[in-house]
Amino acid sequence: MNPHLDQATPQPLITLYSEGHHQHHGQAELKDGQLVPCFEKPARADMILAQLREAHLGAIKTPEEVYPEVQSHWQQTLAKVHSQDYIDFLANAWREWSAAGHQHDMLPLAWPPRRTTSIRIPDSLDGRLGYYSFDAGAPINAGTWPAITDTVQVAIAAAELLHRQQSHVFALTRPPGHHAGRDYMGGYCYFNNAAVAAQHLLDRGAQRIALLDVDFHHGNGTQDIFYARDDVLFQSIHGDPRACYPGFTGYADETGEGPGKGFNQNYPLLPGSDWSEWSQALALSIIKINHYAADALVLSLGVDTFEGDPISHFKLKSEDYIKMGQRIAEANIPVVVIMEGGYAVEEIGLNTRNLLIGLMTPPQES
Ligand code: SP5
Ligand code: ZN
Repeated sequence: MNPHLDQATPQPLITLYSEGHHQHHGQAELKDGQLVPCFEKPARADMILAQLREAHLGAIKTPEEVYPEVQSHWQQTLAKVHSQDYIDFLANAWREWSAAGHQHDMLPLAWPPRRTTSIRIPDSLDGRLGYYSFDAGAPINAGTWPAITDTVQVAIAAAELLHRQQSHVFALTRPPGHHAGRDYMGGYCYFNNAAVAAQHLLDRGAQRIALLDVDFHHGNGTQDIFYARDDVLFQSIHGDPRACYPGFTGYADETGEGPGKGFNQNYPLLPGSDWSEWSQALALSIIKINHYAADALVLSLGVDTFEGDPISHFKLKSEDYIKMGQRIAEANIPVVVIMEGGYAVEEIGLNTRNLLIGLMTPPQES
């Protein structure tokens, strides 16, 4: 029996947040062949924070406030998800770039093609920048390293709070993470915050973690990280890769490999899908999650499924996020929410707030 379902009163929510994200602000990205201002910008997190405060959704805390040891432990957890050479590359990238006299954002220039006889890690900075990227959508500036290391601590502290019996925690992470793989960045993502949160929960003794990704885009990085593992069940609902970014993965027949066979499910939906289609995929994923009997759920939350999103193609309405939260709450598992995408900046706060309200107040069981 789920004690939450008996109560009309909302369960408490704690939000983890750190100011460091402001230091990461890319200048430009490619859209339809043109350089345009980055859609992924500091105002996104500011708008969400403002809505949480207005709605009095619960305490907002820094990682150090709830988990002082995070400052000495985060690098260990990070190194279980990302390769050390990739972490070192990101740690030093801007210093090397600026030492070469550059002031503009770093953007990759060359990627290894398929079927190359051998792929080596180049010595040159431009070479490494391409080697560790899968697109030109993750610019690096002076504040990127402080921002991504701050936000990974937000994710770890949120997972720690969940481990300490908090039933709902919101990690207001920025930049997002679900496109980042073990040794690559792209799609506005550098470190995979959701994967790191899942890893922390496993390190704290969880046996099985469900990771549900509801961002409009396929969580290719998260899928990649856990593809051969059975301790993280990955579920992703996203725009059909035949039409939508990133497009190389996200098909329904990608179900895991080796020990991970059967522990990866993709639910690609056609552009234009609305709540009626979207909620059917959610219902299927929740059946999988229930069957898996996960100890905790990591929710990769992108609200770029919103009808007004400038780069995405689903048709969810602001009210639909309340229903989304309620349906997820019915799975009756502790949930740590990790923020991913959402680029309709005016509505990003309301949509996120609605999801969290739904999560805390599931409908009465009848
Ligand atoms: C975390 C996240 O949401 N990352 C998304 C990265 C998307 N980057 C490229 C999107 C390209 C969209 N192109 C739209 C073309 C419309 N005709
Ligand atoms: Zn997205």
